Amino acid sequence: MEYKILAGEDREVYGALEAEIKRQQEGLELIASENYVFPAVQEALGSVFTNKYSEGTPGKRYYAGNQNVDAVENLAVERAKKLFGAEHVNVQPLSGSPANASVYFAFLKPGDKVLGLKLDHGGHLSHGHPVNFSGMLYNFVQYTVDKDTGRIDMDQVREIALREQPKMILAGFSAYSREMEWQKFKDIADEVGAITFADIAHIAGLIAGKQIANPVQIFDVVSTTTHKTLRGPRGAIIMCKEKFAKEIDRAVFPGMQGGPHDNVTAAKAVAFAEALKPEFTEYAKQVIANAKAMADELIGLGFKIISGGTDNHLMVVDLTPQGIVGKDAEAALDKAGISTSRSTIPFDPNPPYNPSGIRLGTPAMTTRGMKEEESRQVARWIASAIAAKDDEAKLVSIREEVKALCAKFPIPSV
Ligand code: DSN
Repeated sequence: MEYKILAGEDREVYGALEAEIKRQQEGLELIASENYVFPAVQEALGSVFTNKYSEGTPGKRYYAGNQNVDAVENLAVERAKKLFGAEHVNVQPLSGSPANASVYFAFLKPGDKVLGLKLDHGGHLSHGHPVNFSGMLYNFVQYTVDKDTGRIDMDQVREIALREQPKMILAGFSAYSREMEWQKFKDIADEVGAITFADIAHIAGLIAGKQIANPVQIFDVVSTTTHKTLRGPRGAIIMCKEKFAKEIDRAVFPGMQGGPHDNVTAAKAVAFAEALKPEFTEYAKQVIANAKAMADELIGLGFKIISGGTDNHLMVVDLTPQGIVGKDAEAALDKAGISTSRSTIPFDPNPPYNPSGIRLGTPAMTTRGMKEEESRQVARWIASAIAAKDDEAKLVSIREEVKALCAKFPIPSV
């Protein structure tokens, strides 16, 4: 993309943008929730759709002049339905947490009981953490992974559900590397008469690419962000059974939000069309192959991966054997040009700001075209950088190697 006007009019913002372009081009992005959007998504985001207000739904707006917005919103809805096999889709949620808030708002009253995965076991803040609106407004009871296997313990989920009789069971994560047992969640929910809610924010692209089981036909309601493995704009959608369509739409607007961001809606439509192409299936397959190769190499280098490996795009590494906390590993890797995020590990003895692990993900490097060989090389750089955490010269030399590799795999949208 060209930024000629911005470069001429605002040197300060343009300066930061130039530096960010360089950072993204020259560094390896291993933050599991980040990716590079399709170039057409970036163009749609910068389009004049950003000038419009369009409260309401297609054909039923509270402002004039929405014929073109209606067209793109209808496209986004129809494409999302096809991509995920959904009966009803609302494409207006501004991001993951507002989408989840709308789902709670549609089905629950304050104080109602919900089951969700605990944050330090891979859950998300909006899945009932006490510092988040979800934990403040609703009565979340949290399930965990098993201490030995690192996998969600479905017997424990059932036991808690039978005991607590929740109104909703939420299945979803931001740091869990194994397949979700959607049908088992549904069976447990049916035993206690609970609504089933899946948050597939992290794995939506892998589901769209048909590499991971899809809960949309099984669950009552499913939310996802559109910007992670899916490579769309920052934003979210909610999918549900037709019988819940009215409640969901009303919860999004006027319940939670005002005007949708129509440039983002246009970009969502573009991303869904891209994800319907056969190349996207190849990408999704490669994301997982890369994650498996990286995990395998790391294990060979003495690293401990929670649950012993990965079925998806991410892994959580317990750094206790390396004698380093996540924050320090994140800092050393950043100096080596490798961007990661510190992560809690299950039963973490350390606090969330200074946890015991890091989370790694392969979506962004896969979008650049990197494959298993590069994934293994990256794992070796991670091991070297962590071992050399106080050796500035070594970290700089790894950074140069990283930069040379990145130059061979340019990012698709700048
Ligand atoms: N911040 C996202 C992640 O990194 O997983 C979740 O919202």
